[in-house]
Amino acid sequence: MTMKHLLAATALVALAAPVQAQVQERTIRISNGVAEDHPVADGIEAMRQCTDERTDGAWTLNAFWSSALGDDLQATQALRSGVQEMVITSTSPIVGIVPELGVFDLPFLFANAEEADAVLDGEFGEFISERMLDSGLVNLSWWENGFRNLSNNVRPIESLEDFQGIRTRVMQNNIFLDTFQTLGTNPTPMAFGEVFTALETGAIDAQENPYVTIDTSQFYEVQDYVSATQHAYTPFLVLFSGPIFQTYSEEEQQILRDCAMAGQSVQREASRELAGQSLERITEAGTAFNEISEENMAEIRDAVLGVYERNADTIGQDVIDRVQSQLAEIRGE
Ligand code: TK8
Repeated sequence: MTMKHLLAATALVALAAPVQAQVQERTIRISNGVAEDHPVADGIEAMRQCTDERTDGAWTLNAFWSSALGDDLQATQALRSGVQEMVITSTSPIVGIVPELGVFDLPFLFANAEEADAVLDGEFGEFISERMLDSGLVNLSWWENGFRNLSNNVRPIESLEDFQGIRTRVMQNNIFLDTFQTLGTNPTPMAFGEVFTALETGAIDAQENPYVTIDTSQFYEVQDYVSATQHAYTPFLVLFSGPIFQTYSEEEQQILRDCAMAGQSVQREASRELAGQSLERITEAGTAFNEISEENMAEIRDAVLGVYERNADTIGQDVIDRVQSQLAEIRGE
C-alpha cells in the first residue's frame, strides 16, 4: 500500500470513528406486566428488528414478562431513578406520578379504536408525552392495551343492577375506584401481578381487562362470565428512563423513538387481530360471554357520568376539555 493510500485509509477510519461513537453497545431491559404471548411481544420484536438494523446489532433488547421486574408502578419508578431502561405500562397505575394520565380512565371516553388512535397520535398525545418529561419519563410511543371488559364469577352483566355487590379488582387508580363504586360493585385496587391468584382463591370475584389480556394471562381459567362492557380504553405507554435517555447520543435517542414507532403499528394490528381469537379461546374454555343491549348500555353510561366532574380537579379540567374538543373535531360535532 502506497503512503497516499495509507493516508486516505487513515482519514476514512478517522471519519468513521465519530459515527461509531454515536452508537454504543447497549443492553435495554424492558419490563412488562402482561404475559409473553400478549401482542406487546409483537411490538417489542418489531422494535428489536428495527434497532438491530439501525445499530448494526450493537443493541440488545431484553424483555421481562408477567411483572418479573416488578409491577407497573415499581418499574416506572425504577426508570425515574435511572436503574432500568424501559417499561411498557398502562397509563392508569401511574396517575400518581402524572395526574393528567387519568383522563384515559374516564369511563366511555373513546367510542372506538380509531378515535383512540387519532387522539393519541395527534396533538393531545404529544401534549401528554411532554407532560411526562418533568417526571423523568420519556414516552417513546403509544401502544394498545385496549377496550376493557368485566369478567366475574357471580353473574352475567346484562344491566346496571347486575354489577351490585360484585367484589371487583381495579387498577390502583381513584378514577376506576370511583367508576366501579358508582356502578355498585365492591372494588379493590390491586397490582396486575396479583390478580390471577386473588381470583383463584376467591379473594375477589371479578376483574376487568381487554379480551387479549383475559386470554394471555389465563384469567378465563378462574372466571365464569365475561361481559362486553367496553367501559374504558387503556393505552400502553412505551416509557424510557429520562436519566438514562440523557446519556444516549442524539442519534441513539432518535433510533429509540423511530423503532418504538415501528413497533406501534405492528403491536396495534396484532392486538386487534388477536381480540377475536382471544374471545373464541375464552368461550371455548367454558367461560360464558354476553353482550349488553344498547338500552342497558345507555343506562350504564348515564350512571357513571358523574365520574368526570368528581375527578376533574385531579386530572385538570383543562385536560378534559382539551381531549373532548379533539374528540368533537374527530366526530365532526
Ligand atoms: C399490565 C397492566 C394491565 C392493566 C391492568 O402491566 O393492570 O389491569 O390493564 O395491562 O398494565
